[in-house]
Amino acid sequence: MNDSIKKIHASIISGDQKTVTEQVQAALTAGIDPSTILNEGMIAAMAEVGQLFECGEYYVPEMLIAARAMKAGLVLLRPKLAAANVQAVGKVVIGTVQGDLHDIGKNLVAMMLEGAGFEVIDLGTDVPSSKFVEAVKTHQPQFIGLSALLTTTMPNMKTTVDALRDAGVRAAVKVVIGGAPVTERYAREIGADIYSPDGASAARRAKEALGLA
Ligand code: B1M
Repeated sequence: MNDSIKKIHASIISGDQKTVTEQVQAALTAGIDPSTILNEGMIAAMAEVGQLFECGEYYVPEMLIAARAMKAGLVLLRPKLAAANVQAVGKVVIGTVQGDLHDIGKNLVAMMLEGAGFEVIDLGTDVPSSKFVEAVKTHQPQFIGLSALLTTTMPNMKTTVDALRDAGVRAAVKVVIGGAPVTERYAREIGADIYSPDGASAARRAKEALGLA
């Protein structure tokens, strides 16, 4: 890990939003690859924040402050990760399922999808299944993306798949699911079409499903 990545990593863990912004800008100016900044500096730091929470060293406020610092860095990375002026190859409605407020991963996936040329309609966090159904009817996307970070909210992915089926729109969309506790096996169990462990693979698999990759 080079020095600027180390500083970004440390500043996210300590929740120092101002330093993260400065360091991400400096790293971009120095020509460091945005995906290296993201993966080695920022995502790795959030994983460590999770471990600190798990072992009782961090509490919710520290997690929140680290998340804010990460979001500040993402503001600068966003234009680099999502190429501008790309003709939309398809449409995705995305959201974090009901009961779940985690949105950093979902936002990253949305950015990677935008970068791959998809139009993304982001419903935000804590999205009830009825809102996903309504969005499918309104926007007629090819894909619906569901994110969950909590084992307690994962069942709401199934609730959403079931609601799409009950509303008669299940066949019209492919359901893509992901999030730290989600697995390929769970995707199969609940009848989702695509499991994806990260934003890059979500974009690649969505393009593959359209026969574009
Ligand atoms: Co929370 N939290 N949190 N949290 N939080 C976790 C998830 C946890 C694992 C921490 C831990 O114990 N180690 C744990 C869940 C345990 C479990 O369910 N088994 C946990 C808990 C318990 C909680 C609370 C219940 C704590 C409490 O109140 N006692 C509470 C729940 C609130 C709620 O949602 N109702 C809570 C609250 C919060 C904050 C609000 C403080 C904050 C979120 C801020 C925000 O997002 N705006 C927060 C944070 C920051 C975390 C950790 C530390 C970091 C999450 C993150 O942003 N990671 C997290 C620990 C961890 O994950 N290691 C933790 C970085 C992000 C880039 O990764 O989100 O995994 P991730 O996204 C990845 C992939 O998962 C994937 O691609 C992304 C990019 O690579 N992906 C998809 C995600 N969605 C996808 C969708 C796709 C495809 C791929 O297709 C559509």
